[in-house]
Amino acid sequence: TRSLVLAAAQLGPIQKAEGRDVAVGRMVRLMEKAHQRGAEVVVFPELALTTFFPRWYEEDISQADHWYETALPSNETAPLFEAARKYGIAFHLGYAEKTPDGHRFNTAVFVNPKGEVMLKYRKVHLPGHKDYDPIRKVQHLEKRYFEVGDLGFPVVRAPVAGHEVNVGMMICNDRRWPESWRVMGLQQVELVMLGYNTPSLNMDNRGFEAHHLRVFHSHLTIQAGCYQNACFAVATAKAGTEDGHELFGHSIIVNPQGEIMAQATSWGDELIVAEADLGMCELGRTTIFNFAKHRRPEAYGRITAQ
Ligand code: CDT
Repeated sequence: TRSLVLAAAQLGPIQKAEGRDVAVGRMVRLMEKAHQRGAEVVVFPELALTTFFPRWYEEDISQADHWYETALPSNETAPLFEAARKYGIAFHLGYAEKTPDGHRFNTAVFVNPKGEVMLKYRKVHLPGHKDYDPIRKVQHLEKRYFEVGDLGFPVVRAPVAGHEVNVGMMICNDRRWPESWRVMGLQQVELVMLGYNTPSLNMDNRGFEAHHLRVFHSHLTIQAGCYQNACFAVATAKAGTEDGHELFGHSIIVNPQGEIMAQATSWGDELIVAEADLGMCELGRTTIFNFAKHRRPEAYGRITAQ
């Protein structure tokens, strides 16, 4: 069997005043725990190195530069790469990327134990708004701080823990869009890694989205995405209260039947682990979701029309 031990390394809150050293120290401890529990892949959240800074407005974007990484590894992130090497663990890391020519993306990388980047993804579905919104109590300025990702939804066949695995990534809001999943499903993705920072309160709910539906919607989309595309997912939250603003946590690992195999129960740093038999992806893809046999793209034209 092609078996892989997966871990979601949920992070508790990172306060605005806390530096990367604090986050990285906590992440290294989670890697240590992952090693003790036999994990071969560890998935950290979206924007894992800092607080969820798009809630804070900066008039002049250059004043926000300190939230972005210009190189990986850097002095501050090197301990993560060292831990991966020491324990033989591949990891997924979400971070804010500023490129040498000044482009800004909400990015994730999948790194092998040698420290080589096997896959990079830049977030496509950026929620929120670009300008300061005086009506909102909390800002969600992803459209200010990031450009729309320019890499599509790539899937690569990567060597992971002795197996060749089709891996792909999405970031946070992407999980709510069936297109993100299907574009990867069409590339026979077996493992989707995703990180998220999702506020417990939706500032735009207009009285129609009850508080208790927030976690339901997150799980609903991830479980449906896995089932409909016959893949596993590791979905890792940043959780808890950052400077008074609550993120709901509830990280999960899901199998191709859409079942939750493991779920975080705290709002802090927490490692959850599940063993994935990648052979399980075969059932869906050879029967009900055999795309070659049953998909009808000729009826789907509207999906890609502008
Ligand atoms: N980080 C992120 O994408 N969060 C969004 C919240 C959207 S509220 C403007 C999410 O979809 O979870």
